[in-house]
Amino acid sequence: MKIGITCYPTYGGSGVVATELGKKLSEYGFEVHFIAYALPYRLNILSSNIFFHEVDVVQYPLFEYPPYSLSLASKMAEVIEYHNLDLLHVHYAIPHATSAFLAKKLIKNADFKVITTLHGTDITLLGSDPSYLKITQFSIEESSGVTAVSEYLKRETERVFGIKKEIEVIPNFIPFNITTPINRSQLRRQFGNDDEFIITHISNFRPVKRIADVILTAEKVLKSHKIRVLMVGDGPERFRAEEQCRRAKICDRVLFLGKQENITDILSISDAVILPSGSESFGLVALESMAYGVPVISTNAGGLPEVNIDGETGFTFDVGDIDGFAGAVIQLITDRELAGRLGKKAALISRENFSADKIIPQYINYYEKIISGK
Ligand code: GMT
Repeated sequence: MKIGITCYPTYGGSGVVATELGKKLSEYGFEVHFIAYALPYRLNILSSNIFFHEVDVVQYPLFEYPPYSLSLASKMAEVIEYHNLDLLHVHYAIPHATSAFLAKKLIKNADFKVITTLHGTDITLLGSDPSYLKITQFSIEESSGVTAVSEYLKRETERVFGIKKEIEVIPNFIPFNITTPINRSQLRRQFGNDDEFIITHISNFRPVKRIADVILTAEKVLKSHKIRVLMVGDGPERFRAEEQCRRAKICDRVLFLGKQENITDILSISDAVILPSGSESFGLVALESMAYGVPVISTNAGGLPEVNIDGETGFTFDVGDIDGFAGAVIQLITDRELAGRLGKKAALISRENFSADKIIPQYINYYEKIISGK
């Protein structure tokens, strides 16, 4: 089978999932063609059946906003035709599902199959905005197949768009091999003494991630316990959060590391991960942490409880429940046996339910189902 994949190539869970999926599909022997405006940052392997096609967005003085969706549609049509693709799998509906619809019209092959995977904010934030609602609804309906990364996202899509089309839930998978750095102890000591608990937050620092709640939690815990907080990522809320730390005089305890490529090393030295998101379709970071046996303290928003199981792999609380988050951190610090038990279960559940070996065949079966039209 020859498969085209379109995704956002820079940072972001949807791009990571799409790229790792493509890499795995190539290992299964499929020919994979990535179509995007830049090389997906995780596409770092050489393989005779992985190809990258860059979308060239032409600038012109008339264009205040260059029409990327059109350039993408043209490139998709070109790759579908000249490489005889069997299927185009787009990740994140906006604008990829719309460009794919246009590409299908351009090649004049009504039978060509397009699969759209919904990732979250394409539905919950952007898709439901009046400026995108109708076109997103239309493009989802016009896709030959639609998948969502959680049961929650499937329900939300049906609710927001009134979509009747069958949506297949295929959850995200652990997007890396689990390895422990050889210098783990040394690495850990750079960030905290042996008796210091390391709590990590990883996100794109957008308002939906509620990073102010991480700082409020740290402030509360620091009143009685010595902890280090690693803030990994960057985005619009970073400056305000740094200000918050300066005001609370906890800058020496909360380190803003910025964007990092090596997430696995960071997870391997973390004692807990905190995700106070106001909305989250899945929470790939929660799964990544669990894979490393790190208990997760998160909200119960959206699809998070489908990944982080309260009392088994970590704890979940209502959005904004700072007392709950801080209490959970203290519980993990003071009851190391509990922390160990949660970590072990987190690792087990992540591997049993979300390993690539379990999830990739679900995509392959779905491709076959859509292509055969059954
Ligand atoms: O808007 C974002 O948070 C980024 C977006 C993305 O494209 O990576 O994240 C969404 O997709 C991830 C991968 O499926 C999910 O793990 C995230 O939960 C989801 N983000 C939200 O729902 C806020």
